[in-house]
Amino acid sequence: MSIETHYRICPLCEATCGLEIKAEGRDVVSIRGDRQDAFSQGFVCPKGVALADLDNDPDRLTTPMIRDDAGWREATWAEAFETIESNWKRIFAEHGKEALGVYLGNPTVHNTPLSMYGVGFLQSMRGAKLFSASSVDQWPKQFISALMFGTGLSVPIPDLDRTDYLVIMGANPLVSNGSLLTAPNIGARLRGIQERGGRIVAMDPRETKTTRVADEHLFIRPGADAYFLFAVVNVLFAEELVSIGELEEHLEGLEDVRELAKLFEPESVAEKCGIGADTIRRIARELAAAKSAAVYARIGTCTQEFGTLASWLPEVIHVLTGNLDKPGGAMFPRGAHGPGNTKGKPGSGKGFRHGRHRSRVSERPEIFGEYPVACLAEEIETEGKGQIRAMLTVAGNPVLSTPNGTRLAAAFDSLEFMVSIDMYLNETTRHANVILPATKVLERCHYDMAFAQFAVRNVARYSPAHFEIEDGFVPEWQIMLTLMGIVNGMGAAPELAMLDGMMISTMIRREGAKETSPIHGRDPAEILSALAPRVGPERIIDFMLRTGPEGEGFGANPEGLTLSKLEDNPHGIDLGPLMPRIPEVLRTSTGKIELAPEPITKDVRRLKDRLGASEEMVLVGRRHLRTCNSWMHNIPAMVPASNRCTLHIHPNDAERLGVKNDELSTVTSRVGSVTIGTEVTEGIMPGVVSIPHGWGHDVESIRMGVAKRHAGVNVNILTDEDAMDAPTGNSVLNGIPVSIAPAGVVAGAEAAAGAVEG
Ligand SMILES: Nc1nc2c(c(=O)[nH]1)N[C@H]1C(S)=C(S)[C@@H](COP(=O)(O)OP(=O)(O)OC[C@H]3O[C@@H](n4cnc5c(=O)[nH]c(N)nc54)[C@H](O)[C@@H]3O)O[C@H]1N2
Ligand SMILES: Nc1nc2c(c(=O)[nH]1)N[C@H]1C(S)=C(S)[C@@H](COP(=O)(O)OP(=O)(O)OC[C@H]3O[C@@H](n4cnc5c(=O)[nH]c(N)nc54)[C@H](O)[C@@H]3O)O[C@H]1N2
Ligand code: SF4
Ligand SMILES: [Mo]
Repeated sequence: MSIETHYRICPLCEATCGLEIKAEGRDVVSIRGDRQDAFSQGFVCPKGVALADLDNDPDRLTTPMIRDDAGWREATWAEAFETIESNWKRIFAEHGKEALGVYLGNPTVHNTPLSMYGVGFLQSMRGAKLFSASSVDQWPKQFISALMFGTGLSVPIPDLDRTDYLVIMGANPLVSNGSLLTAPNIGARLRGIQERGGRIVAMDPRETKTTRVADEHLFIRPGADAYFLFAVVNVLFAEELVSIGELEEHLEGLEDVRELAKLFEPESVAEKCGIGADTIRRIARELAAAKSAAVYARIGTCTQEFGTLASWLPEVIHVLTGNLDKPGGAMFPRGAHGPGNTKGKPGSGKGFRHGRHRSRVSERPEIFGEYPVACLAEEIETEGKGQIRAMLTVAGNPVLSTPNGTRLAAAFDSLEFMVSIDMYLNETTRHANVILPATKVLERCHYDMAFAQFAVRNVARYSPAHFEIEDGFVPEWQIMLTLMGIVNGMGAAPELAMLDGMMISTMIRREGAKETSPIHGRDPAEILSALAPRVGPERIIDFMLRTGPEGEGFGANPEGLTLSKLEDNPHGIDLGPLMPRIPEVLRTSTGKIELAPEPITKDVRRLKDRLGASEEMVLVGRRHLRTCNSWMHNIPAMVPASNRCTLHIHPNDAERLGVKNDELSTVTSRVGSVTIGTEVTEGIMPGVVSIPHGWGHDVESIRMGVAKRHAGVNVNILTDEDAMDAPTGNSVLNGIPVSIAPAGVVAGAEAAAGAVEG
């Protein structure tokens, strides 16, 4: 058989690298970076190279699984869907659709067909309670973006390739490869800043790969970022360094910010941050003086006590220093597939509404139609009308990735019925009654709907499915359509082509209703036939591209983008550097940048009140290059000796607490306790310890042989479901108060480490 070359976007992380995959039939013989890729130009990391290992993992589920009294057994698709239908029918008849909870995990966003049809399913499932990994991740960023700029996807992106000064806070992009910052080969891009004579300041309670390449590393106390940033704003006003430029006419709320910043003089926050007032002043001056500057703040600043404020203040600084929407500052990408901030009337919108309904038990306001996942366990446990009695998890592992995993696991066990869509029988899916297996990466098509909006260049790239789906296997988009049919009373084997047709027809109708759309006023039937013979995900992608800002517009702009055009350009099409988009990008109801929205600023009081509080020891997280949250530990190449779940602790703390390198320590928080191997290191601040998340595979009934042998402990046994960023309900996963004690001498502590109790 001859060797064929396939080009594909790696879906494993937000860097979206182009891969060159050589295969003999279905056998992948090599994977490397695609040097001709329009965006990543050959960059690849060890995870991308292991993509085929993931598709070929012998522990992957290859049929639906049903759990009954005798345990797990393989089932046919028909039986699996019938089981779901009969249980959902009974539960919905008795309790309504509100008895269903849905959790969408992070890989949903990296899986184009699944996410597109997942949205369709949810739209047909009104009443169900939605949760996702967003509320243990980027909610604060999306919340402030929605309030300030009008949509939750209007997140300003540091213009890395042109900036002269970059502050990186709570992110380790040399390991994570960037998040809400799609920038393949970020190392080279950071070096580029320095080669241009620019400067990088990294702020992290730990020493990391990123802090080591930065020109300056400031150790900052976990959770103190908002204090630091407010003090920077204070200095910008006090020293008259504010220079807004052309944005002034598009701005509301400047005076409110000036008043609030008076509360945070550098001297008053220095101790809290662990950073001297002089340094804070200097950074403020450097930010103001730089030709261009950007503050990049990510997971460490989102999943903490003041996630919203620490996500908002970088944007305030961008505005005050004239760096918002400027080359080299923080800019808005323009996704070719037509995201919300390219639709409707440019420069005006409905604004952002949240809190339209509240969760039943803690009365947390809804955001983007979801409740915080930290509320999920109580919604299952608490009896009464509206109680969650059935769950659907889609590409998620919340038992390992959300706070107080012990409580959530017990809550899942109390459900009447649970369905999971996943390729593994793992810590979460083991609680399900039915598992529907996921589609392999190389058997599905891909267009990055999400990350094209967070990219440092405007690009459009499409990957077809390289291999045909195996006989009898149901791809995830058809799983979602089937579930949609089931909830709409169409039985366990609904007519999929009809449901798919309904989805695209709805999209055409909605798009055509927009006055600014290129298909406004056109006959929907004509549009539908122009999309033929495509069906399924490819038809939707083609439709979105053609009606997007670069699109061919079904004849309106014949030179414009279509899916066919991308198919003819397997390395993608570069659409150029980011361009200024204000005021066009704004969708706030005022048509202005809302610099000081009340849902954000009302949290300033809490910030001020907590200034004096101090914890003796706090826990933060960390990531390793060869991980992908909880689910890549079953691939042998991803668990080398360097990738271990251990406790990092500073020598001073280790000595004081009597814990020793390579021995076991017990770490205890309000909600749980774990025993874990210890690594004493100077690379962490005194008073701070670190444990990576995504581990804790020491569970008898999971089917992940390799991961089990490298079990580690679940750090989310320690994180507290009650600890939230107040405005959003995003979980606090960094800065958890803990106590630490020696747990006895064990040679090769890592091997023996395991969770002891919840
Ligand atoms: N303490 C602590 N906790 C954290 C974090 C932290 O920094 N510290 N980080 C948080 C962050 S940023 C995130 S995004 C969340 C992630 O939270 P989750 O998304 O809940 O967890 P993952 O570990 O990504 O689990 C993904 C699941 O999807 C499955 N999967 C992978 N690909 C596919 C696919 O194509 N289809 C289907 N159907 N299934 C698939 C995997 O087998 C796995 O079970 O974790 C959060 N938890
Ligand atoms: N290799 C790998 N890559 C990944 C993932 C993975 O699991 N492994 N997960 C992906 C996902 S879902 C996401 S969301 C991204 C996340 O990508 P990043 O945001 O880059 O996440 P981390 O690498 O965890 O880096 C967070 C840093 O914040 C620091 N930190 C903790 N608390 C604080 C604080 O209060 N203040 C400050 N200033 N710093 C703090 C931590 O020490 C850590 O170094 O990574 C993605 N990429
Ligand atoms: S950096 Fe991310 S996108 Fe690139 S190869 Fe690695 S996992 Fe894939
Ligand atoms: Mo994430």
